[in-house]
Amino acid sequence: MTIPVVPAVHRAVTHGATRTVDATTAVVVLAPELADLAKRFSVDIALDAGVTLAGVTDQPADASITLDLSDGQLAELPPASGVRADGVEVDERHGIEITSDGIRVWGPTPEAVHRGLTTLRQLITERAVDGAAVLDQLRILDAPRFSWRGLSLDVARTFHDVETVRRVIDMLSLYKLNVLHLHLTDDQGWRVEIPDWPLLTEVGAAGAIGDRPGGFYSTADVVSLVRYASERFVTLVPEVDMPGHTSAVFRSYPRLAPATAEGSAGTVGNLNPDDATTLRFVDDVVGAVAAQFTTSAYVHIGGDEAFGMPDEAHARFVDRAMDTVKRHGRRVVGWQEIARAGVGPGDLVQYWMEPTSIQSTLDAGSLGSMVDSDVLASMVPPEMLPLLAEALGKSIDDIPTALAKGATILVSPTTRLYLDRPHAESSTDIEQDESRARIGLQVYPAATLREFVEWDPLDETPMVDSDAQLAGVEAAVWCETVSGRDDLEFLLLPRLAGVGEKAWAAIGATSWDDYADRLAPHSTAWDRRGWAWFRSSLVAWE
Ligand code: TNX
Repeated sequence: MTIPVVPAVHRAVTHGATRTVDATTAVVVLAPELADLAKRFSVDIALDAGVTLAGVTDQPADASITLDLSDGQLAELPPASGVRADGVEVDERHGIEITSDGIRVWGPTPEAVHRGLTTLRQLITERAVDGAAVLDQLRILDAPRFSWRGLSLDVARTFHDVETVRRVIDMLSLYKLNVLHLHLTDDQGWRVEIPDWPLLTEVGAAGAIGDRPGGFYSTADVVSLVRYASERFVTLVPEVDMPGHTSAVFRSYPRLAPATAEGSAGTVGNLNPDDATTLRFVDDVVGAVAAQFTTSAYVHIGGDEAFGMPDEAHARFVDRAMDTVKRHGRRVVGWQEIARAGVGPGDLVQYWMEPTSIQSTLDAGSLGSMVDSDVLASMVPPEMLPLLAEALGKSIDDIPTALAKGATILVSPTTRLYLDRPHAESSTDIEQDESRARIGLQVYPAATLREFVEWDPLDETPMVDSDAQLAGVEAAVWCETVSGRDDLEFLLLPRLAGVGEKAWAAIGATSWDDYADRLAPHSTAWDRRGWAWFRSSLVAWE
């Protein structure tokens, strides 16, 4: 029997009878810490499934959904691998029991109970008809494979407003993802307030790609987003991309730009590791984001694609930025290029460039084998091509180097986890089929939903043979081709569900046919929520 839950649950036993959930069903909390998440569950069920429950109470009642803090029956479930973005060891193992007496959801922590309620939410949504759901009686025991289950969202190339980010957090929570990494800065825009450097938001936040509107998150916006996320057990991790991808900094403070480019519009170049003002800037920026993103144990320093920067200078910059992060009491995460600096145990290196695609590119002697050459020529100026080829060549050693230095790998390879790949298969919706090709970065070969699900983090990461070497799994959605909320959601759904599957479900748990069956009923909740999504022809949507 298919349990229509994504990600796949660890263990499920069905009992052959049914149990109804409807307006007479109360949610009983046996521990006061569970009251808030019980209320949110009730709101979510109404939104996803149109089922209004009888309310939340601390008085035991028959035929209710009873929530409890307990570790009963959970001991034999495997512990999660990897690291938590909030730096706190939280046990997410949980149980769900649906019997003729009622429903019980339990786990040792509120977060564990929340994960169990997320499963129950999906079960109820699949069966909901006219405000009631008839559920199969069953027992589920479940636990995550990895502790870090994330999405990196590019808010620099397109500024996504607070409401859009909230919707993304809702999607993450539905698929048991627990990290939203915000790529807050890039050449096209700076999106976070830094009190000592006001021009970053006065000048650097104006505009985005093309004629898209700019914008930034005020400190109050960040506070509200951090809170919204943490109520849904998602940690917001800030990224400040340095020393490359910093044109918005140079537009705001030409003083920080490389001498050759100072003052010129659209400056390219990198931050200077040997300049005292630049180091003060880095210190102020890291301090300000650490102060705002209170739930994150990490600050992401970027480190990628510092084109044209000598290796020693890049390594020196990264070393200094890492020291700064640690001085502010946070841990370091950075794109894989930081492996070339002094990373060590406790540092996270985010793997994004696969050796296979790099190697085939280098073998062909050009970038044309990985990407369509005309498309590439339209996106990368010809004088940049040798720099790009050189950067690709160096990246082959990054992951082995990071492992040799004792760092931990966060898995984000472009072919499996870059959600800004165009959709390859057709849509079952005629209108969508016409518009779909525009969205997603055309330099990547298009990919099917199936390709995003049929893989394993261990096979895709060089030199890694155990989950213990990995922090977890993080997808990325870059927004060069995303003009607004609908485009973003169209790339996120249904792919994001597959990210949850890879990050949460046990190794080997996914077969495509089973996955497609489990996923099909989920479109009901997406439609009810008004989330835009890609109607892949590979799934028999309900
Ligand atoms: C590479 S991934 C980048 C981004 C682009 C992305 C497009 C990474 C660390 N850098 O700047 O937006 O490719 O997919």
